[in-house]
Amino acid sequence: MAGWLKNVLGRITGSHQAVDWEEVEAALWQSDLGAPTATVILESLRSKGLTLHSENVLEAAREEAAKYLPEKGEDLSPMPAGSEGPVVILMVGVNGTGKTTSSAKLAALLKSRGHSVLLCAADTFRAAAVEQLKSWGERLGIEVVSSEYGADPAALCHDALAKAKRLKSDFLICDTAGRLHTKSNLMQELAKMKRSLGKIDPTSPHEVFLVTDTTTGSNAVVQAREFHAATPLTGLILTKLDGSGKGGVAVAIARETGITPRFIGTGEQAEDLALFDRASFLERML
Ligand SMILES: Nc1nc2c(ncn2[C@@H]2O[C@H](COP(=O)(O)OP(=O)(O)OP(=O)(O)O)[C@@H](O)[C@H]2O)c(=O)[nH]1
Ligand SMILES: [Mg+2]
Repeated sequence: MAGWLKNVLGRITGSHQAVDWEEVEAALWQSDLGAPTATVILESLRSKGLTLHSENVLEAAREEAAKYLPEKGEDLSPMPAGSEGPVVILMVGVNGTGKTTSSAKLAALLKSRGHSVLLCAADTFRAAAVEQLKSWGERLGIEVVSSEYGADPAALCHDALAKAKRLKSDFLICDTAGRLHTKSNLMQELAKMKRSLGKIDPTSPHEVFLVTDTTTGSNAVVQAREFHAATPLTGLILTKLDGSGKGGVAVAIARETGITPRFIGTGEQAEDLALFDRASFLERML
């Protein structure tokens, strides 16, 4: 048996034992769902109390959480024939969540499907960040558009999109600097990047992914709200699901903001990225 709740249930003897609600509550807390979402799920389970037994409460808890999540993450696809590309993806999030690594992973995935991809090192805030993306680019054989340290990231995104159009790239992935959602000047910088891309293609960016570290706490709901306000998000990339995090934060974000997972990151290598899959995600979460 894997998962905390399963372990708890495993300790309860007899197949028709009544549910130990304290233990269920503790399991929901351990899943990183955060208080509001854990409470909603718990209340819903309690309302079914008469029909629940220790052996089906786990399934019932998963079913409650599943209501907020898509069965599969929506995949990326190139522009339909007749529309001009590239599909522009903006990667945003707080510091250290895995934006640069996920940018490289996505680029690798798209390249493996035969698409042409351009990467843009729009984290000009940290000198090492440009080098980090360039080194991924070299390993993957994908061109990286960059500028000098301290350059305006909005201008760089603009130039990268112009270049991607010239090259007729299918995708442009812009890696941005980590920023705290509480710093309004940095959040405005994101909105400026969006406007500056929009000057070339008013429909861009087509995707804005909030890269969310599943090993950090439920503060991610507040982050999601603030990032969504600055540049409307089109999905989540849940990183470090190979670590200790249970990922419940994704359920909380989905329930409270409607923004749902698209991809998951399960390691530090280029191939450690997969489309979100609800069943396996929930199996791991609870
Ligand atoms: N185990 C694991 N590590 C990851 C994953 N994604 C990223 N990392 C690691 O997390 C660390 C931070 O990743 P970055 O991609 O540099 O994060 P970032 O969001 O670009 O960081 P800043 O640009 O500083 O905000 C690196 O050591 C990555 O190798 C993942 O899915 N699993
Ligand atoms: Mg980075």
